[in-house]
Amino acid sequence: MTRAAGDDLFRRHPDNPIITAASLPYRANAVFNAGAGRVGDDTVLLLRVEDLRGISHLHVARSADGVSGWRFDASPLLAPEPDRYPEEVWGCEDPRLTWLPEREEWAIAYTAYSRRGPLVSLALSRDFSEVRRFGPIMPPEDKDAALFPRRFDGRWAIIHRPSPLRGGAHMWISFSPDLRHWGDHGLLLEARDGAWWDAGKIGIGPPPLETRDGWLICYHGVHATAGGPIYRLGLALLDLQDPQVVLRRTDEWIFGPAAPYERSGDVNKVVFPTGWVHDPATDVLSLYYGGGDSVVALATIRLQDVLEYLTSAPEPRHRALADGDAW
Ligand code: BMA
Repeated sequence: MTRAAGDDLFRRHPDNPIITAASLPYRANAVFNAGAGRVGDDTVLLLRVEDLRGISHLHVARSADGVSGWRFDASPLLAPEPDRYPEEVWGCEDPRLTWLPEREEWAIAYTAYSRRGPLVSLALSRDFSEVRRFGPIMPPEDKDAALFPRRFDGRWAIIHRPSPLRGGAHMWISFSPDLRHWGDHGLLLEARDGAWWDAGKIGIGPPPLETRDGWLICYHGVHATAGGPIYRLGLALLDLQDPQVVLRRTDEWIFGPAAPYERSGDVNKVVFPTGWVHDPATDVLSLYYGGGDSVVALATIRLQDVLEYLTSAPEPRHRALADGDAW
């Protein structure tokens, strides 16, 4: 054991939860699982807001310090329009924001909740004052998707989480020449088995973050118990040139539900990050996460400390499986 509890790496902000349903300019049931990015002088959060029917939409909030003074748009950026986009009939959920320098725009990978189950949809935006839907890119059931910011050998890459009828739900990586047509699917990170904290079901949190040591990945793992699931977080590092290569993966979870707003909510014992922002000037990494599927919370750490911790983690050094072993 290298750490006492494994979940003391990130520090919870004393003002948590930083956004609740009461902060919004209209009535809603819950606000959680926000995408995050830095736009101009502001941190932008694309909030998942669950309305009083139980259907979610995505709403923009901006703040200069990323903690307080949130300014909410008057209306949602992306609300389900089932007449035009039937795949969104039961909502738009859990956005992950990736700035694509080549296209000079943000990609929003979100879960569209269709009659056939959740699927991965893409939308594009220059600065979150407008949005253009790109449409579904993975059939149901598939969710927890985040794009890499740049191409590898001419192809975009995305991490996503299909839910097969048999076996665990694992993280896959797929490639595309044009963001539309995806293939060369490889099994990237497997959910573990048995009593592990990340047994059975895992999924990416915020989009991969490029660091000097590799692509930093934060993922959630689900532990099924008689008292319901527990959502906790782990870290992994992927090779910079070839993101199919897993360099490191933590054994222990590094963050789990401990605070009251994480232990109890609409869904108890959930921490679910979907966004992070790294400030190169201070090296602070701000992780935005949903607490108990009810509120938005913030935890911080120095990126240097994450990388030091990860480089002491086990070295699986395996490549995504795209052959017989993956299937
Ligand atoms: C996942 C997603 C998330 C949610 C989490 C915990 O499957 O649906 O939106 O936060 O479960 O309930």
